[in-house]
Amino acid sequence: MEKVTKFSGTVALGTAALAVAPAQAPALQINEVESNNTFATAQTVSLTVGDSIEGGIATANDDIDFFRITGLPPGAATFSLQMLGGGATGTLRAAVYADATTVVDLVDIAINPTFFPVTVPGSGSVVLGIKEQSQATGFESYRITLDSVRPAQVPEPATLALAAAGLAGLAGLHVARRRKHG
Ligand SMILES: [Ca+2]
Ligand SMILES: [Ca+2]
Repeated sequence: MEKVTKFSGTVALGTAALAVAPAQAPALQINEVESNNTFATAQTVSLTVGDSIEGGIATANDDIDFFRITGLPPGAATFSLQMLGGGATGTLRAAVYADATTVVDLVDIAINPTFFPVTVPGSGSVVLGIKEQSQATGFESYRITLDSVRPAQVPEPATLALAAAGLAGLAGLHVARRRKHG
């Protein structure tokens, strides 16, 4: 059974978000739906910066959890990933999936938080899968926190104009130098 923790109020970007989060954050229970581990039934979760998902992996009957995280600004996002306990020597693997079996990028996670930067496509949706990596232990719980987002930069017209002027200036300089040497 996975749990999404939604913090109320405005949360600043970056790791400072955790510091300003209310201690008594409301929690929303979401059901385990990917019993066949199929990509199509990934649980859909909308997160804002500072929000967390907590869940558990059991090697025997729940060896992967898929989350389709939506509503992210296209560009980049960083997740903080942490194994919370269970088998202290175990390892979980977090991965971005393009479909049920295709891994785009991955990172192994353990007790210490690991930061996982991912590319957010135009759809604003990223599917994270959490999977048991070490076969030695039976159960591991984990926390996924949206640590920060970095929307893709769109150059402003003024910036483009300045760049164009700079290039034109360089071109003029080049021509002038050639004339001097010629
Ligand atoms: Ca689970
Ligand atoms: Ca599962």
